[in-house]
Amino acid sequence: MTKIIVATATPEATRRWHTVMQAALPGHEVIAWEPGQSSTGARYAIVWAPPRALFEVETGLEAIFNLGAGVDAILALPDLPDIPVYRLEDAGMAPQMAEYVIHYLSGMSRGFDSYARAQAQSRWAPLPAVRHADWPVGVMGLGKLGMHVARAVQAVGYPVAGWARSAREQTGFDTFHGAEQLPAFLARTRVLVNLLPLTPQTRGIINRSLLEQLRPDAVVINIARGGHVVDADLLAALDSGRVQAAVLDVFNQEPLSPEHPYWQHPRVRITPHVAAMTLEAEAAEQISRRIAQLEAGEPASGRVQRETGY
Ligand code: NDP
Ligand code: OXD
Repeated sequence: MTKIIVATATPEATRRWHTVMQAALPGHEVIAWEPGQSSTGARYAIVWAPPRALFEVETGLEAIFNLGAGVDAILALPDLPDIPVYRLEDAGMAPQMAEYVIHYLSGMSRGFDSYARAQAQSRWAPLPAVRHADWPVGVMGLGKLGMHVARAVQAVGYPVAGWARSAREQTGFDTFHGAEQLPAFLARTRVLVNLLPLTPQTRGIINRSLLEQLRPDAVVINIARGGHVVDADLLAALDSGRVQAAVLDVFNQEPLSPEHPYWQHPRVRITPHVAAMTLEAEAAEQISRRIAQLEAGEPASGRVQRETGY
């Protein structure tokens, strides 16, 4: 019976995931991490923001499963052992991302905020018809989440393009890749959706230079990581009107401090890192399937490339 340890940021979350994973892995012994415990001999760890002590104690681990899609935090752990790390791939997050983007995109392009204000004043105030062509969307990152978002936005009728590290073919929309094609991608983009992983190459990518290359009345929707944004540059672009609005789900520091200027900025919409949440059943199914594959000596998908950081 293989031993599997679950360790997250809080004892409550660890207990919850322990219950979920034990139900999904009936043939294995799933153990909840407790501070101060000695080695359990676990072969696999299922983690989200685990305590450092986990890797000091559990020295027999053969693979780590991250309970999220982004791996920037786990890869930054100083004591992370040199063993395979697997991340969630979609696992029900892609439709949530698409819903989030379409909600804010259509809200802005169709003026739904304005109708809410008009209703509060019992005012009948139709706005001019919207041409989707005036709202070209650009998705940075065409992975599991970005590709789904791009296709969903295209299905609603907005012109879409995507930007990734490597070239894409037959996507049904314009794609750009690499640093040399970033300017052309930005020049046709009014609504920038960020779904890049946070790596040394992408940290701070949403900065003054990038914002200046977007089309006028730009909108920034950041649903990837706060570290992608240079906050001072985004605030300056919002203050000047160069960027007409920012929809921010993720921040350089989370929770966002109550004093942060984003909270009260009239051009900013904030959500608390909920654009796509990990779904228990889907995550448990994906992780248990991968454990079964590894136990059978087969490869499992979702393995993170340490050299690229995603
Ligand atoms: P993937 O790893 O599947 O996709 C990453 C994409 O980014 C790929 O298309 C990749 O290009 C591209 N990319 C990576 N580095 C570069 C670079 N230097 N230049 C250009 N393109 C680059 O990730 P997911 O789609 O699964 O997730 C994306 C991110 O979303 C996660 O890393 C996480 O930070 C965030 N996230 C946020 C959540 C939230 O609630 N706010 C929830 C879940 C995830 P290529 O295809 O060529 O390799
Ligand atoms: C994730 C996240 O990466 O929740 O899955 O941000």
